[in-house]
Amino acid sequence: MIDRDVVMNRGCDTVAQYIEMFGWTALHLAIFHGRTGVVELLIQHGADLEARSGFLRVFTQDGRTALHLASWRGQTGVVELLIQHGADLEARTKNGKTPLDFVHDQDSRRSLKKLANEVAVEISYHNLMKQSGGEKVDRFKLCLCGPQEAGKSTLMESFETGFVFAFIRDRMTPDNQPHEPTPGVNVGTTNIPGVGQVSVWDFAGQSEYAVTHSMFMDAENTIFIVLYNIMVDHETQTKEVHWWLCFIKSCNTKSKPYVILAASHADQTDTGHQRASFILELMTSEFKDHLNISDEVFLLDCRKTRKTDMRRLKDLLTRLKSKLLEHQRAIPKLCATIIKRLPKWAKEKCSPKCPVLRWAEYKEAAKEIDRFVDDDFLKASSQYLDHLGEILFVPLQNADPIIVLKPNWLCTDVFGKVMAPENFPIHLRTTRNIVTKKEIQKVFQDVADVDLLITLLQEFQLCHTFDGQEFVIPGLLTQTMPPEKWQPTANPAKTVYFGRQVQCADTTDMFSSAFFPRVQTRLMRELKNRPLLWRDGAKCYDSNVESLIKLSPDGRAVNICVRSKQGDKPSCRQMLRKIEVILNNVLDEVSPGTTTKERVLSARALEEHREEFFSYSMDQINEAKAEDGIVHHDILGFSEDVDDLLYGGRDEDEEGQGAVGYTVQQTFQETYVYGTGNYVISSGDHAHFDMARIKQGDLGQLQLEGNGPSDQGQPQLEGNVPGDLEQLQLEE
Ligand SMILES: Nc1nc2c(ncn2[C@@H]2O[C@H](COP(=O)(O)OP(=O)(O)OP(=O)(O)O)[C@@H](O)[C@H]2O)c(=O)[nH]1
Ligand SMILES: [Mg+2]
Repeated sequence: MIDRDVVMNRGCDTVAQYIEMFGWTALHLAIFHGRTGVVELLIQHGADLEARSGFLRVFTQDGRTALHLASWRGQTGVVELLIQHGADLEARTKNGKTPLDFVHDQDSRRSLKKLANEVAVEISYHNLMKQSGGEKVDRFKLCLCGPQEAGKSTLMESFETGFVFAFIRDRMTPDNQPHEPTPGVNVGTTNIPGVGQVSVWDFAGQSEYAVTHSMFMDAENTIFIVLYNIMVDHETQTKEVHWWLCFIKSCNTKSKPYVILAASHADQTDTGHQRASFILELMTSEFKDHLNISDEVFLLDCRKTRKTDMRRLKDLLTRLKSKLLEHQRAIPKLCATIIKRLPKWAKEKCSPKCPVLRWAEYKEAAKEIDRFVDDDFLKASSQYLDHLGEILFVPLQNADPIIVLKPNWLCTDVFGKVMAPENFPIHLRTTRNIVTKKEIQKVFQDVADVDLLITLLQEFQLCHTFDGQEFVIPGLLTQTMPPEKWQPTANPAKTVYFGRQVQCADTTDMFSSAFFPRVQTRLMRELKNRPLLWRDGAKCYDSNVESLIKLSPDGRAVNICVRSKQGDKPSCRQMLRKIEVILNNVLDEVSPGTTTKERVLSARALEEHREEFFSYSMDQINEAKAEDGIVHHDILGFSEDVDDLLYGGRDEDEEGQGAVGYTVQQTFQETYVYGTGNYVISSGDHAHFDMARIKQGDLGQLQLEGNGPSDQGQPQLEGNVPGDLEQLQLEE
């Protein structure tokens, strides 16, 4: 099938060289024509996943990897395959585009990112195991969640109490113990008699602290107990339990985490069991696809260790633990040894109020374990320990990483203090909700290195500063956005409006508490001008554009509206895109388990400054696009031009610029203008593209044949007379 002369005439020894000479590897070629079987074989035979394209410059002028090409072609299967084999999701073209920039469907973007993360952790894990061997650690994580004053900390104390002390405790402890709210998260390793070693995470129920919870709620080897007070009225109870289950779901992307629902204050009710079963049934039916909720009903007096339900709960924990440990993998040896040394290091190498090590100190400590440990190996091991929740590995942009040896300290003593309403009361946050460095110093006066704390607060995106002296902590904002901050412009006739909505897709979805404050931190960091911020909104400015980012009153949708008094549509589009990217990145970081739907805002309703936001579904938009381009809103009672909604209207001379596509295939058709050398692409088995006007050379017929074992799926070149070859053709 190969005309050797064609290959040789080009000075190549092999077909592969021939194809590569033109800048596309065989892999690019197979992907372009959707030959998944061939792609698989090429990968198996060691094809270079990161090779850049070059030849077909009108197509790929910016040097794309196989993953860029597959994403652009919308070949989800191939994209997944490449990612599973470790293709780099962060690879950038010369124009700075990553493969995900070619995927406009948010759900696909997020699931691909998730897959890439999982693959990265896997690869790192296997490399570490190869380098250092493994060790079994019999530990699991127990997260105690639920509304404030439910009895979580009390339950934990009862869990820890051994049989003899339990007898005394159950009799001696006074009935009315004062409530001491947990600030942040109380983390510790403890022994639960009958269950064993557990790493316990006792989360504060007070809503102020929830902003930082999502960083620590992923379900690697975790059992969640959601505790609620049976004496609270039914409606509140249901709402609170539902909220916590949504929260757990929003923070987790792994297969369904184990959850136990338990009610407290058994001592104060005779009919509680019935109500507890009802709530369990209700929640199980709603969350059955997302969480593994135990079907046992628990009604506890959290203060008493020796009651039947407490014993049953411990039995269940023991059973779930052995299920978890069945699948638990060995920990890389260096990591396992570091875990054992952490308490000692915190005691001996850190100041008492600040269990943090700078990289050099940490490396020095690690050398006590392995004299020859190198930076890369130690970093990978530390990242893995961070993934397990044992330490916090904080990479800094222009400096070496910082290691927090006790996540508990950061959660409780730092985040807890920052978020505690009494530490930064509103009257202290003088103007524009700003906290001064002096005020921060005062709150943390017992910690010597306040600058280090501030670095950590910034790294965890809890605050931002424009001058190093004044800090905005979005999680502390209290004021909602006053309506007068978004009013019609002085020139309504010329003003162009459009926008998007990102909405929680399902009743089991919510944006985790960290989501909006972190979006606000990112807006401060990433936009040119300082935005105005409120608890439920932000207003941003850039050149001719203003944008409003507003949470819906129920917190289940974010609306992004852009407008320009000068009618500057391209800048509006750019701004919208920028904000969408921020929103999506933050969702991936702090709410990876939340499924969302994108909707398009009614431009006319925005223009009329209606109190509420009105929107269209993507299906409505796509249907209208396929027909006459007009979409009707049932509630608003009017119709709108889809182009107005998507782009603020298209101008003749703007054709092709900044168009927004919603599926990869549409992007392919809409976004690219192929310069002067346009060619025809027809889909289907015998797809070909006419290269008559491409100047780079006369490639001839290039044919990809079957992928049977005999030809190993190697691309084959069909012989042709060099010089008059204009068709590149692929066949199965
Ligand atoms: N009668 C009775 N009191 C309980 C029970 N469980 C907890 N309490 C009391 O309820 C109050 C709150 O208990 P905590 O354990 O501090 O509650 P928490 O869920 O940790 O609260 P946060 O840390 O604020 O989220 C304390 O005064 C406890 O003594 C129970 O089952 N019965
Ligand atoms: Mg507590």
